[in-house]
Amino acid sequence: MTERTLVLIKPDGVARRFVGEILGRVERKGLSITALELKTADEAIAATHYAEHEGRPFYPGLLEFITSGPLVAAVLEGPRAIAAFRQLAGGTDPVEKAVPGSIRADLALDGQQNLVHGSDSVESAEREIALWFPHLARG
Ligand code: RTP
Ligand code: MG
Repeated sequence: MTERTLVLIKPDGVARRFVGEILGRVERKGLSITALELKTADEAIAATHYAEHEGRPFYPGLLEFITSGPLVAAVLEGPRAIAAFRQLAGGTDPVEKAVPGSIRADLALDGQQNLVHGSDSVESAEREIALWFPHLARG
């Protein structure tokens, strides 16, 4: 069944000029890019995007990081797109969790500046797509 997922190439990924590298991996995997935009997140969109982490010790630093410069927001589509992109990304910690061959394991070291975000469920994906691309919201 085809699925949609919301992906961010975080500000570290844009600053390190990995947009092409990361989108290349997405395309080689076979996922379709159905929306793509370079933008700088303001506090409001960042806080809503990461609302589930409010109250955690890393939350203020996470908002500061995500709003620190331009990022790329994208909607990807394909069979099992949510899990497929999470597999491409690798686990949250690029050293302890991400497996070699994944974006985070291959290209990142830091547990916060880990290059990409991908929705973790159908519900998150629909919420995040509505947030970043309101014209693509469903239901
Ligand atoms: P994401 O939401 O960005 O796709 O990453 P994720 O699902 O792999 O990880 P999640 O637990 O949702 O955490 C969101 C982002 O917060 C930063 N983080 N820092 N202990 C820490 O310092 C810490 N833990 C998480 C990372 O940027 C992580 O991707
Ligand atoms: Mg997450």
